[in-house]
Amino acid sequence: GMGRSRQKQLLERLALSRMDRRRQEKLLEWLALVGLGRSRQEKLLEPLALDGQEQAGSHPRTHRVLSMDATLAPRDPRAPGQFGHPVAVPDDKQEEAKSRWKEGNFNVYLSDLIPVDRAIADTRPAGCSEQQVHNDLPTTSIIMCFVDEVWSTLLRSVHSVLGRSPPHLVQEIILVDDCSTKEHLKEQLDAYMSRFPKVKILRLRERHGLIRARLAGAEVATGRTGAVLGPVRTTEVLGTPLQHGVRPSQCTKGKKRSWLWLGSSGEPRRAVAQSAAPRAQRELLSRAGLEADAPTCAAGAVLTFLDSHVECNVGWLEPLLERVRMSRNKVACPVIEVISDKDMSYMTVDNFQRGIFTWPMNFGWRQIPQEVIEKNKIKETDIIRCPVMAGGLFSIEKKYFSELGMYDPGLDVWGGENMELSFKVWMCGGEIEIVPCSRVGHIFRNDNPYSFPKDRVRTVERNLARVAEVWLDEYKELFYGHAYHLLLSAVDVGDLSPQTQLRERLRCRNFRWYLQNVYPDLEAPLVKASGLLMNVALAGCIAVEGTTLAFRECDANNTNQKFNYTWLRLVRHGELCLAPAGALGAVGLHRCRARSRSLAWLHRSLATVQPGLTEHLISEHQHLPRPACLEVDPSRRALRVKGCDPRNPRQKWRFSSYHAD
Ligand code: UD2
Ligand code: MN
Repeated sequence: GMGRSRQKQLLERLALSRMDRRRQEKLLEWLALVGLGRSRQEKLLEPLALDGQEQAGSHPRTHRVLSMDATLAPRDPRAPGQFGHPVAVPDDKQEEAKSRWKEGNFNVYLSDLIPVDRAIADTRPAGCSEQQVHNDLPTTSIIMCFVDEVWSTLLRSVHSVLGRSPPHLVQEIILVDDCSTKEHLKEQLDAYMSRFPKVKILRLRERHGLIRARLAGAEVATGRTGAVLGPVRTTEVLGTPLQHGVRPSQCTKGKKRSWLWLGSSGEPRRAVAQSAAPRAQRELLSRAGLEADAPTCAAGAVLTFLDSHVECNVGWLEPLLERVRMSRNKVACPVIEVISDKDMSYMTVDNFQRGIFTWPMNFGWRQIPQEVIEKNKIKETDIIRCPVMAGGLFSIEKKYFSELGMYDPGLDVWGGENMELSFKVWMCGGEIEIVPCSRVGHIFRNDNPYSFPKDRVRTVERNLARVAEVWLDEYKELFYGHAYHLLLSAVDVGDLSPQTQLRERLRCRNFRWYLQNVYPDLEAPLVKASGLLMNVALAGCIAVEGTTLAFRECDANNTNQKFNYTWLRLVRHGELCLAPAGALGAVGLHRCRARSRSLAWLHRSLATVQPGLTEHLISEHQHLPRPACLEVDPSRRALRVKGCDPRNPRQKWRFSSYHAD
């Protein structure tokens, strides 16, 4: 515990920092709780006191990131796994360890062996501990969903939050039990957590899956709206002092927000009642080479989502909340580090990673190229804007999340929700960021350790198809082109109208904008090939003549010879598509339809020696006894389909240009 006079002394220091009373008290409670030594306590509070002295005036106050870490003096420094070191399974325990693996699809035996409150190395890049954050950060509810999580791992996740987060910023920790079946996750968990008043357990009576479980958690979150902001900051823009401030209450009326610009003493100067104001303001700042580092709209309570097998590192929370405070439509993600599934060691990851996706919407990481880093002098601590988030770990303002319609509740169990939220955020005016000074370890597993209520693959595919249908516009063809079986199997994606209405209501930008502005390095040609469709051996091209087809001399200027080969495998001329016309091998033009086996042509080589060359056009029209190839008929004027023959030059076709292979 702490002596009375000591408490008073600390309170005085805190008072200097003008942190509000409630927060001061919480901070002191924490210090008392974790029983840090005197010098350590002083070190922690130093940034606060400093701030109080140095930054008088009307500026919002800041302090250095608090390095809260209850594990600085671990109870048992020699315990296995301490400091995030790897642990080996003793020889005589190999069998046991092996048999317990499937409880969580990682080394559960070792997890049980290492302390639930182990210390880990502070892996933040140099400079993070000196960064300043505001005293009036919004508070956050932490939401952790789990289904049949391993006991020690779940506990370690919760302890890492409790031990490494400034207590005044954590409103509550909501554990959402997605209908686990393991006994220990019931009364035993209640009993264990009852000593932590901030930990609440929400039990779902049926299995909802991660996505709806998170929604349930968000529903019960009680976070207060942050402090009302006065005049927020004075920024020099092109030599003109620009005073701006906003009232949070006025940020919340849907899309049409009223902005109140305040004079330096806080009096309203000019009311701007349109949504364009924040963007204009941001643009003004960015033209001046500044980031809009003043809140463009005061952030209220925040939700922070975490998986149930994580370890939050030192100083992880404040940098996330700082971003949300700066702008309530920033979604802030920590760097996700790796807790080894085999030896439970805590491993750092390469810097400069962006969250990206490849077709058909597979999440991945991509390193910023070295020359880009050098040219732009990007530092390890710089914020990284990401096309998509990994999904599990992020902070988002509660009200903003709800304005965005949270997650599409039609998404089932697991998967694709990270894509949905990422597209929605970017296209509807927000940003997804990785904050390098915030680091959280996560156990990556090769397989889900729980069962899916329905087929796993189908569940994820259906989710992704929903996302594609709502957000991808014409680019959804790329998705289906890379997951072609989905197109023909006609997955029932369910009712999409609430989602498309939401997109309308929020007046979101289109996917083309997203590709151009957020993810320009994604290869996303709308068609696979285009131009003339040529038979090289016969030096002729396919031409549309009225409603029929003919084989003619090639003419690059003739629009009647222009075709597109689409991701949906259509050979398209405007609204008309090339297709076999019946059982006798004739070929004609038909009105195009997206999902159609009879209009589709597989364009590839039949020769096994040169598999890269696309040359045949193979139809699987249901009227044909077997797949057949497009060929020039012996008259050399007309076209037909005939049994495929890799050596027949009359069956070999090339478009003038290929945009993707
Ligand atoms: C990633 C994300 C994860 C989620 C997922 C689906 C990270 C580190 N992880 O896969 O958060 O976005 O992609 O797109 O970014 N859970 C339930 N009910 C279920 C299934 C899972 O509560 O029906 C819990 C589970 O216990 C875990 C969390 O949801 O705490 C995420 O599931 P995961 O760890 O299996 O997902 P992960 O990390 O493979
Ligand atoms: Mn996970």
